[in-house]
Amino acid sequence: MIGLVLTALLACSDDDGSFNLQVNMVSGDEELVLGQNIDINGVTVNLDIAQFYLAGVTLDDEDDVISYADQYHIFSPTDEKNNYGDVEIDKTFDILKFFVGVEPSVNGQEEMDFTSRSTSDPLGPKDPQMHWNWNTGYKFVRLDGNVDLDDDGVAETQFRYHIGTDNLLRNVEVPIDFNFRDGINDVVIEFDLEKLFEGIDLKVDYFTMTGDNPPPAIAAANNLPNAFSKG
Ligand SMILES: [Ca+2]
Repeated sequence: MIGLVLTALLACSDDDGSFNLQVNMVSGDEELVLGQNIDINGVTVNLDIAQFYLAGVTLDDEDDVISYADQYHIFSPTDEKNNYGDVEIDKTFDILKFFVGVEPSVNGQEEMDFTSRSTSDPLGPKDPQMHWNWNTGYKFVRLDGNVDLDDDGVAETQFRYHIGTDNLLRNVEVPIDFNFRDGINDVVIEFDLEKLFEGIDLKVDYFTMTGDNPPPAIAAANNLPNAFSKG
């Protein structure tokens, strides 16, 4: 399936439009800034790491599909914009599709495949780490910091959401209704932590590495499709 949509991309590579995707991480109306307190559904959290794998990007409309399926990027508040290359211009694409995570064929790679990757490869070794080991695979979403459990305004207790494993890859569709033109096109979407943690009590479930505490990791992964919207 991936091979088929790639062909569509190659067929329209002789135009002058370039496509950037920007993901703004927010919590409701607040922009997420690393190292600063942020309110997530009434709980104060202070994150120093907030990043995730986004791949399988596809622009879709009724009669055309452009896919950037081979591109993986790690998005974070310090690396919120990535370029995907050429795009068909003078055309409106209704829907942006992608997934959060790493597809099973890559997530299940052998140790040598992983360690031979360059550190500049989004799927290569990272600091902070975006993988557990070659057996467990990649951390699809990584949020690290502290949470304020006693409501004194100081986040004092270690907060960790490391979401991964094949079963927790989630597909996302964002209506963008974006008209691509000559030059650089910035498609801006939001990733809302209040929606990611909807229905999760962050004063109870504030620590999961997925395998050690699956329920909150599953709950957050299930919220991923609703956590993204047009910026
Ligand atoms: Ca506190």
